[in-house]
Amino acid sequence: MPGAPVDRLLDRLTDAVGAAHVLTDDSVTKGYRTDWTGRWEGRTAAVVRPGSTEEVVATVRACAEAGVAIVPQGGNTGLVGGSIPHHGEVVLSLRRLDVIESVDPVERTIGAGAGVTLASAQDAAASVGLMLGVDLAARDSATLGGIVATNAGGLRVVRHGPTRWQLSGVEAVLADGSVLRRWSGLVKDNVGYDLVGLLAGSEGTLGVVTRVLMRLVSAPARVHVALIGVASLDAAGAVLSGVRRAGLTVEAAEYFHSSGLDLVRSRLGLRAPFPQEYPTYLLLEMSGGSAEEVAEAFASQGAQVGEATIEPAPGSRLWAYREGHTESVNAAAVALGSAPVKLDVAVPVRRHAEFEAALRQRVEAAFPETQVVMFGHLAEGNSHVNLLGVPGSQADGATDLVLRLVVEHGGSISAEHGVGQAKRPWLPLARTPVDVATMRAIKRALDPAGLLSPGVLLGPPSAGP
Ligand code: 2HG
Ligand code: ZN
Repeated sequence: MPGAPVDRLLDRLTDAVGAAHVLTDDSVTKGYRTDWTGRWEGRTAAVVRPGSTEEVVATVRACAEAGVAIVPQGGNTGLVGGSIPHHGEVVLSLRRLDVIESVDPVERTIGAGAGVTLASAQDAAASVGLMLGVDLAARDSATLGGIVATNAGGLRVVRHGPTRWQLSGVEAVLADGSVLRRWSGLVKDNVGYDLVGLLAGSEGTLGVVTRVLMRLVSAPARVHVALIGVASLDAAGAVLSGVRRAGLTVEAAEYFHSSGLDLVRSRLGLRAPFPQEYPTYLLLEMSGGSAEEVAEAFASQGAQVGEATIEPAPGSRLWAYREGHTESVNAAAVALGSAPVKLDVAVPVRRHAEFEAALRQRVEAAFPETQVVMFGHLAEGNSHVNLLGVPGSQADGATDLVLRLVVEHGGSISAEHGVGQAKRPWLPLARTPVDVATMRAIKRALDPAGLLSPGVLLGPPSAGP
């Protein structure tokens, strides 16, 4: 954008939110323009930090009048480039909307600004003896608005489903500056289209989420965390089934392999969990049983369980092996010279092991220098595929190989991280032309000028089907 119009826009934005909250200095905006892995860096005329819904409205209107697109951003912990200003969009940071408005133990809801971190919301829920049904490793930075806009998955999906299932109401500023609000908090509220569900997972393309009303769930009792060494992903699946058959409630079911464990141990300086190394590790969080009952459930699995260690919740020592993966994988990849290629995918549970084996084989054949680290959420067949040592020029080729393999296995090219910028070219692999056309019609109806996150999910109208 040439000088005078930028200056006019910056003046309007300053009127909207105050000079202190319009950031233009490149060194200050860098943290908002760059994604967590360092794979994407965008450019922007300004990062705007509104402090209220009204200020979001004023910001959206100013950008709409100037014809400048917007990328809404929460904690910037996403992994698909969905909140990065790839094409010079204004970054609309929602972090200052950080007020927890209500924690209601009767209606079992929490109402909060989009910028409240997941960890703060979890603390607030715990203060009334309840719990949020959503949890993920980035909880200290990820915001409620961000997890809603991306329909984040995480560690509790096995028990409570994705974020969309936990969303009871929402407030969002639409592209024309109007404010859409559904806030009844009623489970039974069956009047018209599910606009709340539609905004969840819309990745900033249909509206700017400013406030959210989330359900609260009962905190489980008698919770134990176990780390189990097993011979394979299939064996991990068998142990998970056995635990369910034994009547324990599974609160989390995570897995990783020895390749990932090695990276985590050297990065975080952790001891080996067992004297013997196993190809695969299963981390289970279970409720409703004593440590003895958990041990019995494992014993009844016979040879499937190599070794197991059981701790009462929170079991942080055991969780560290799993939660250290993202950071450790990233550091290892950067040491090899480039950010990892990160692909979050899901396949039917019964084909999970076969999928991972095929993936290793094909990546090894096509990209022999590449190290494959996979880990993820066992109960949903959700693999986080991390490819290390892929030169930037080959990243698209490697992505294409993995995503086609996913589709061959009847899977989804995005399990929980969304499409963002990263997977947009592969959308036709995952959705039919009618499906994409329907999504485009919704986008056109709500944002005809393409003001909101134009590079995300569908891309501009000219970008394919
Ligand atoms: C997790 O499950 C996150 O820890 C991040 O979804 C996955 O780093 C990744 O690939
Ligand atoms: Zn995950």
